[in-house]
Amino acid sequence: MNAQEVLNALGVPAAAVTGGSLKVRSPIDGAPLGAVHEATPAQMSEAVARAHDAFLQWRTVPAPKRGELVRLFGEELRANKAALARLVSLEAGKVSSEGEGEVQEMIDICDFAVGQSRQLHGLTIASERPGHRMMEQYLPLGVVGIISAFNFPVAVWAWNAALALVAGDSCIWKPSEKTPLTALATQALFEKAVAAFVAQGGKAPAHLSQVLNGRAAVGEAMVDDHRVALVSATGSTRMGRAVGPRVAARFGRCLLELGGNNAIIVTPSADLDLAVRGILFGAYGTAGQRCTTTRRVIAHASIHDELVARLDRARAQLKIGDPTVAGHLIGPLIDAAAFDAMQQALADARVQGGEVSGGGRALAEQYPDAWYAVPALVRMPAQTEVVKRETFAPVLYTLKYETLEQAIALQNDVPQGLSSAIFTNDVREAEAFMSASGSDCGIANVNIGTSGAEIGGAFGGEKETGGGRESGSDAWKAYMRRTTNTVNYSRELPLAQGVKFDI
Ligand code: UN1
Repeated sequence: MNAQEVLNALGVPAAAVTGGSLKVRSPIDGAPLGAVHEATPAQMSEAVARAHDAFLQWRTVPAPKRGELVRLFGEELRANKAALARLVSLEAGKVSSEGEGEVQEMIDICDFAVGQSRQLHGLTIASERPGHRMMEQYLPLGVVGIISAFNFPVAVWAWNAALALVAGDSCIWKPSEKTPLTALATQALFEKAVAAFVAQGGKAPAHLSQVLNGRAAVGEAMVDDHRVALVSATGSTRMGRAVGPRVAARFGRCLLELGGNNAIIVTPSADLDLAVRGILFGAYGTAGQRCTTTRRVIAHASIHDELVARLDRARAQLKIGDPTVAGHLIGPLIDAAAFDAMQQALADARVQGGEVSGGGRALAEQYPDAWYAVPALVRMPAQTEVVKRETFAPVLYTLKYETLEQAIALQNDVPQGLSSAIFTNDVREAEAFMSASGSDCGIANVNIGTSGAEIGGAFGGEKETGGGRESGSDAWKAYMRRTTNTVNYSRELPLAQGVKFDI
């Protein structure tokens, strides 16, 4: 099926993807996929007003009923998994199994959110005063603005939207300008779920979730609007630096999921077969375009050369090509700018003493308007400037260490703090890596790579990664406001801390 057929099958009207000013091209071959209409900042403001009205109604619907809507949305995703996954591949260039994995991640978070809708628990707390009771409640927060990136064009929105909807919030989505079609398709499936919910007697206000396509100005209008209670933004650290202070200036809430520069430490006791497989997927899966991509290997001197030689051999065998064709593991980069950034990083690495394998353009004759890259492996003499910056491409830097303390110090000595991993069969090393003096990242894994997290855990990281946590565990709390309630059921009015104020 071509993009038009897939869009039809998913319920996106042709008028929504033709005649607009936002031109969409497939990174697979550069072919035009559509021309989407861009919203204006004024339209964003109107959308926020509608979302706020929707919130005022939705917050009164019991949470388990809100969960029922998300359950129905998960059913739509199940029924349309193949079509939506194909659109992800066509628009974002992901290989088919990763496109399917992305939709599966949406289904998983829907299931999680449905369960959570019956568990939006607060605490009861012992009061120091007689005849008093304390408790806390989690209540709906408001309008949630979601800014998503091209590399997970639909799953990361779903992490946010599924939890926000069960929390009693309404959502506005500003997708990446590189992937508006998957957003429109997801919205169409959501509308189907709303219709099914209403058909079975559910009360869902209009405009519970809206998608507004456009460039930075549309996102900025959302970020600056005081009626948007939470802005959840996924993307580059540069974008986060622009969004964070603007939301803070109006005392809004922000959830930032920004850049990563993720390392895998490989120790002398590691199972090298496992390590090679984990590193290959981490570094080169999704053509190196995940925020969790493995960008650094820090290997013990005793095994470094063997490990790196094996990685380099395996790297050279990875099949590059049309991501919708079975057997291809490396699809295209998203655009020419991504390829240029990769080439710049490799040039800088050479100047900084790196020895580069691979890294050039692939399939240029077959696809003159697309940007396939040969995955690169760069043996670095030290953790220089280029290694510390995030290049969103399949570039893996390798470094040597002598002591675990050194390895952990190298792992932590970058501005980003998203994901990390150690391959070891030594329990002391594994525990040290996960301890307070170990990895400083939000994710620290043992004997698996840095990417491909399940939705059940909280996802996010420290330092320039932005500090937000999305997806599983108690990340739902970010989408609600907590109230503390003290109730006096006595006939006295004792003040806390023994304070007296009697006339
Ligand atoms: C991202 O790249 O922004 O852990 C998210 C992973 C995926 C999510 C990545 N589940 O790699």
